Amino acid sequence: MSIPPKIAAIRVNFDLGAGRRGASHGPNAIFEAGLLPTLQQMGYSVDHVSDLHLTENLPPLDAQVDTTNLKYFPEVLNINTRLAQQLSDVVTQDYFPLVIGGDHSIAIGTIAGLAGHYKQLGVIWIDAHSDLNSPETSPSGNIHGMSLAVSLGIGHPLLTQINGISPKVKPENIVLIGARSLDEGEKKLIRSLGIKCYTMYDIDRKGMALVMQEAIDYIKIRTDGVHLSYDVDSIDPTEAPGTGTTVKGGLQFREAHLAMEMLHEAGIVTSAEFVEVNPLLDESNKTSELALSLISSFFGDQIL
Ligand code: HAR
Ligand code: MN
Ligand code: MN
Ligand code: MN
Repeated sequence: MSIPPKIAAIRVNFDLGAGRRGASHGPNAIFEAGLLPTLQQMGYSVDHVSDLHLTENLPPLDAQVDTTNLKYFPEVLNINTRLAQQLSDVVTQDYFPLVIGGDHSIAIGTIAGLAGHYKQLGVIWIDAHSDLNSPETSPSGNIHGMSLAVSLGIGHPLLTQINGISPKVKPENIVLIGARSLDEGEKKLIRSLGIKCYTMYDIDRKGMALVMQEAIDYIKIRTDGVHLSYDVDSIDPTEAPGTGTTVKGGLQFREAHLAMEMLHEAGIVTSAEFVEVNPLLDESNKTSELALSLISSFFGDQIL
């Protein structure tokens, strides 16, 4: 399962799943940093590039649909329904899907589109957060804090039923890496479902190399495809200031790159998304350039 040289880059210009505006400009910033020439120089062809924007004049939702504590629900539902279809199409056409966000609510659509293609889909979720809230547990109502829960079948039925498959991923096929800001409801869920979770404490104790090796060994024996969902807020705010919900005590520059290098070497990842770059909060493109650098390492760029 090594990465085929044919990549489909899907830009999801969407930020209404987050509490602050700006992540919708993430794809532009990462492309401006040089995504396409970088991948092409590495020998990949990127002949499929598509853009997803919010549809204007969304059809109104049925009046009885309860959207309590689900901000911008119709918009999130619409973009993810269309993203799921695109994902499924490019997988059918044998592309390696590279999704560029956008806020993390778009993982709902990405994973929904993948779910039809893998019986045992694995998900490596690198994030300061776990995004395992439901409308009942979310402190914010921001759907980017609920996307992994939705993929587990927990949340609003219109979201969990995108693509007609629920759950899209099983708890034992998920690995969380980099967690350091978990809400009470999320902690309960991680414990009760037994989700493998490497917090920053574990990374400090074991070191990133061992954590990644364990994560890779764990996920590769039980899955037939692995999706990498990379939230840039996993990285320490000193390196990645341009994101909406920074949390101190994150991954260092090299730890973040080592994770990508080891995933490339393992050759197990079959799709990837990079999310939550917010150029409106960035400091002279530091975070978008970091995202590009991580993407390059993920696709096999080596120091020597
Ligand atoms: N857990 C908080 C909430 O649900 C904040 C999580 C949102 N931040 C993210 N997701 N970027 O990873 O509102
Ligand atoms: Mn195409
Ligand atoms: Mn996230
Ligand atoms: Mn996050």
